[in-house]
Amino acid sequence: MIRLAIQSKGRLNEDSLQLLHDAGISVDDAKRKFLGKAADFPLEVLYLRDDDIPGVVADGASDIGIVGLNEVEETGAAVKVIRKLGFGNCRISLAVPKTADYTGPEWFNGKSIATSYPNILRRYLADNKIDATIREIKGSVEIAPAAGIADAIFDIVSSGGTLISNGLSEVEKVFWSEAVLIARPGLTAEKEALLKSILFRIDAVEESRGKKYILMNLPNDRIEDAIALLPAMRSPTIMPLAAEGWSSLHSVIDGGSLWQTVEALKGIGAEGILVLNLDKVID
Ligand code: PRT
Ligand code: ZN
Repeated sequence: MIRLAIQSKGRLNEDSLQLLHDAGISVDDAKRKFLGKAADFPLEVLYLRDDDIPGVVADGASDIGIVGLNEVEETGAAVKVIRKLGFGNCRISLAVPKTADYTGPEWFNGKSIATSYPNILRRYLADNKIDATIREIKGSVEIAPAAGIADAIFDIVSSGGTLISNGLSEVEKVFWSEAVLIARPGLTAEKEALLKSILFRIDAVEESRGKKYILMNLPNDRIEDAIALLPAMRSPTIMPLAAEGWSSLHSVIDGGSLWQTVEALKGIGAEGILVLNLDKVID
């Protein structure tokens, strides 16, 4: 049995549960529960506030966890970051009132900065030799300048909409974050093996993201041209059709280049092109 801590509610909860689901691990979305158990994998889920996850994993009360890298950095907990998970992307930035006469980081000398991330901010200020006062507040950091609590803020930004609607402008992007899978050092062999199995599944989900399965019919004399257009995982699958001189070709392509590839394939005489979503890619 391995124990995983995830956010009980909030921005990372849904994506964390979705990732487990895609990895074939079903846990109930028990918002009011503290501890749940997967039906089809030896895994327990501990539902926590995100701030508590790094510490609980470092202490060993949970073996692994899914949390924002910002929380790992802020708490300084002794955990290993095992995988970046590609969701919950954001940055922590310094922002000042848009009317401020901002000249560069030295502007912050002698100023006060409101934040929920005092440790990351303290490190940034020290690295840049800035002498500013840190005002730690837990929520609604973005209203601090208008409320006269601080001259500037250091807070999470994703779209930037919150800053704009509070009359602030983002002036220094300091720390980039996304959800990560963390583990405590020194797992038992049994737990290491379970973690390996979870990683294998997560990697397969990740690998399939944005990829498409494509199949088409082609005249046999254009197969070489088609292979050149299709960098498959190893090489495309080619099967003869009942119609003389024609084959069916199957491959996996990147979603990003889908339309260019389809145009090029039509250009060399491909017909009956089908594009399907991929569920998992297992190398
Ligand atoms: O209750 P609990 O303590 O578990 O949750 P929380 O309220 O502390 O955290 P939550 O759920 O808001 O965020 C969890 C994690 O999501 C954070 O630690 C980040 O790793 C990640 N994340 C990603 C974000 C955002 N994007 C985000 N936009 N966390 C917060 N925000 C907030 C930000 O604080 C600001 O108020 O959204 C606002 C800015 O958004 P934009 O899009 O207007 O720029
Ligand atoms: Zn929190």
